[in-house]
Amino acid sequence: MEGKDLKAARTRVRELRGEIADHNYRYYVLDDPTVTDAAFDRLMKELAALEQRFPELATPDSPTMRVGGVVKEGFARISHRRPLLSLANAFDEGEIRDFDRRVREGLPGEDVRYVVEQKIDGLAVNLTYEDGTLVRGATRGDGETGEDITANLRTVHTVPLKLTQSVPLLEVRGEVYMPKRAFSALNEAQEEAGGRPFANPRNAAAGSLRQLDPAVTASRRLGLFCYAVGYADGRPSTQHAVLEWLTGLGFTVTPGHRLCSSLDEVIAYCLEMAEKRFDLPYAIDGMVVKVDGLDQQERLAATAKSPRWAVAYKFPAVEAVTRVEDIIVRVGRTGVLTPTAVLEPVELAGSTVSRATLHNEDYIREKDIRIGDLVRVHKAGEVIPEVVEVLPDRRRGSEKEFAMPRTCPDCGSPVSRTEGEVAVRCASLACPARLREGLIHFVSRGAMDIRGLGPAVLNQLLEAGLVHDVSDLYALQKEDLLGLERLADKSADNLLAAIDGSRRNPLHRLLFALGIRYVGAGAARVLADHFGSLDAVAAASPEELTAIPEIGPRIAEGIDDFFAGEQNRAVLARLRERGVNMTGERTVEGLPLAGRVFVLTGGLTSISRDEAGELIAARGGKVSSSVGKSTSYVVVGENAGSKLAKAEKLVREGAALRIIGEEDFLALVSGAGTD
Ligand code: 0OX
Repeated sequence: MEGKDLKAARTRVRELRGEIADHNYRYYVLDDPTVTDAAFDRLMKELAALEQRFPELATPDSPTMRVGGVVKEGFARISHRRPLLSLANAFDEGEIRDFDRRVREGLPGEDVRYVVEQKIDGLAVNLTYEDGTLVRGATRGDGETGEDITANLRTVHTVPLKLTQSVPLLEVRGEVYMPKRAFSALNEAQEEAGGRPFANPRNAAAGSLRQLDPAVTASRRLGLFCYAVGYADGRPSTQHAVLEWLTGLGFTVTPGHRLCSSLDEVIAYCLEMAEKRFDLPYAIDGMVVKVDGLDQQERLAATAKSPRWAVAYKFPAVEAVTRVEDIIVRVGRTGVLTPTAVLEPVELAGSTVSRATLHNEDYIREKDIRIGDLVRVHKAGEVIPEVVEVLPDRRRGSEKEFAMPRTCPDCGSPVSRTEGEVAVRCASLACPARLREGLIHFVSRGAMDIRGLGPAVLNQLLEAGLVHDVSDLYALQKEDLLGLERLADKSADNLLAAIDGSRRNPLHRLLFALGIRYVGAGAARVLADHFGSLDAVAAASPEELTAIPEIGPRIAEGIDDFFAGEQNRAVLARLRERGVNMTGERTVEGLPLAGRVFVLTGGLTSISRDEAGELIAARGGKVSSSVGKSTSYVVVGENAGSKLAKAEKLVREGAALRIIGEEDFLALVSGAGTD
């Protein structure tokens, strides 16, 4: 019996690792994720649970090993076996030609080819593998010695923990970076939490990697692109073959590298990428041109600082000068007031920019930004436009200094600034701007996930006075919705069904949705797993909270403040009264597919497997990877294989399972099908 379970678990573990690797590739390399963060987390959790149940299936290279370990005192220093050199820069075509001339002088009469790579704007690291296993990772430091950040690097999803082949000793160099979309999300969260945003993805990557607590690094989405071998026993003889070799070992190398046989080709590619770089999902600040032959590289050698065989072509800065027409203030869901510059529209990196974030009042004061000023704006990591500096020489005397309002621009309540924070907050929990943003967060995908309740409908509900806090969503009646603009009968039904469905959400979703300060999706999961019910979280003392490794004093304080608030307690009481689940497990009782176990086999044509899984889970069912006695339905897609054969055999033996096609499955989950 045990043997059979183990076999099924082994298959599922293999499947899960494959799926997780695919999703990572889609997220980091293609910038085209096909699953939500929550769905990804579910796969990781399922894998972790299986590995816990069957420890023999846990391997050092499993993605579950990428979790934060212990909190460290500081980083140990590490001497690099070979120094990590820096690159000389070329700022225009002429300087690339100068570089080529010097190379050819050093290699008279030889055939020279170049590899041109993207220059990733991240943090250089050095990884050491012994017998194919990652043993050490260090920052570049001063090139000779860096800091030991092994525990943190292990959490980076595209760092192979084990190579596909065992090489006795290998040192690999690469760049750790933060994808643009992860950078935007992180900065938004930082600002909402009253912290300082990162200036660009490179700083965000560096800040995330140099965390003393690897759990923090693990919570950030970082990737690694490799571009060089520092040391290897036996390696290919050209740079382009090195990149291929590294790819074969399981590394993700700098994308879009090109082998060029003429300098004109090199220059054309550099200029082409200067235009195309904005379309990439990560920031690059130039192109690196390298002599392809490694023996040629050795003969050219290095100056004291940088190799003679490589040069970094740096893109011209993406900056523009424009005027600040006004400074406006927006109130976010946690009540933070964020000042934004309204700009005279200007072309910047391929788009028209008319707003720039000013982050907070300290930022405005430090840069002395006034209304009417001419300012230099740039795109931080080519994502959010930001004011870099004021051009004070161009002042006309009519510029106006900006002062943060003393009252909330939306509700007029007094605003305050907590000591040690840069954020100014509206104190009123009843602030309409806070309420609106809070509702948007409450219904969002990662939170209660109420589909069909977008900002337009929420605005109408607020204006009609139908919703005063999140608990009112659960008291809405069909008549209320039919009174809203552009909401047809069918949409009203769907919306009410979606709201009703969210009542059964597991606790972690509710905990995140409530918008408790510093409680992000990750902390919410930890709290839900640890305490099991909202009441237990509310009753926990700060000491009990901080005894959990992932919960720090700030989160504990956020939780304490939240549950101390009378208004919040009243909202929670109403949520409970109105049937919202407040325990760890999602309640499936009463759902149409509760207790049903599905096995999907073969390719589905109209929806993805993930979507099918979500449909089943939303209706209380479960998905299993293997056909067995507990299976209720086997959904057969195209080219179904052994699972179908097994199901047919069980049916012949009298099992109660049903074999259905895609169409019947869709009818079943839409409620039209029968058991
Ligand atoms: C990058 C990058 C940096 C290393 C020492 C001489 C050549 N940031 O993407 N450095 C190098 O190579 C250097 N390649 C890169 N792609």
